[in-house]
Amino acid sequence: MKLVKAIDDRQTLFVAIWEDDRLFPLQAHGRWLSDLSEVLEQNDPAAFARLWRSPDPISLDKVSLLAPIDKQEVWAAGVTYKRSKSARMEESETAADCYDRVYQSPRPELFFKASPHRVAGPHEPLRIRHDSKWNVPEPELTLVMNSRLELVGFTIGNDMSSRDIEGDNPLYLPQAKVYDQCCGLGPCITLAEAMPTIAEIEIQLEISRNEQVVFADRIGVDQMARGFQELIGWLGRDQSFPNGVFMLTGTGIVPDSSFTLAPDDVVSISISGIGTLTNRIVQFGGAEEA
Ligand code: DO4
Ligand code: MG
Repeated sequence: MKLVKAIDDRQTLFVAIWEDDRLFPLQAHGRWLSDLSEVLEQNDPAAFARLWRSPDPISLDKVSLLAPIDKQEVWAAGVTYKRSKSARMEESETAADCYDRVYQSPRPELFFKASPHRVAGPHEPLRIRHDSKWNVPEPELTLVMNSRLELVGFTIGNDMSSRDIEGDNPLYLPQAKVYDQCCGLGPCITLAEAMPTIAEIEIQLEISRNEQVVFADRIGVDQMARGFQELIGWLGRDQSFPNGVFMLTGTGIVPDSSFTLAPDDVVSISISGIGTLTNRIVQFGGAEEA
């Protein structure tokens, strides 16, 4: 089952089950649900959604899909694929070995990525910082946990990254990763029971410029060096998430060093079992030196 958050032309926000080109709003006690957490916090989210599914569908083309997030924090894991390790060792002259060590260490790299207001949903713009000249999208399978840290679903995440800022000094990581419109999420949450097996999940990235594809690549999630429960276990050490939490699981696709994103590029990330998240890139004020 796929769940979305949407808004109609009267600005009414609602949570719905997504089937083909139709949305079935969830309606409890005469009102539309507006928080995904109301579903994700249930012991059996799919059964709850089936119970409260309205019989009257709304056509997908009559509404806009929003990022499938309420008040959750967004965290990310890093250097979980070999390609991420090698790309980061290339970009960082002074601290290359810290990426090699974290790839092999029991403790993963985990970092805070975004609060909800920094997240862009489907077809909303994602940003390149104005003080950066080397930027990439990072297409990442994203875990959706409720407040009990149960893995209840999956979505697509785009961990936008400023490679020049991070490469200059790893202590600049929060600036390379966290800023307004730094994180894409969507288009839906696929509940865990409906996801394909890990061996069947593929991530694809396509970047278009002036309607021409300028970069495309794909990777299987079975190339990830860490397990989902392993990452959730580390995230939950001495931390609570009363509103639930999203965790991007790292990128296995990094364009080679000559590539940088440009304003107006269109980034599409597809993941098996979820769908496609598409965003246009913006930058305000033009690139300038730090
Ligand atoms: O170490 C920096 C960030 C790594 C990351 O975001 C990734 O591997 O996806
Ligand atoms: Mg990443």
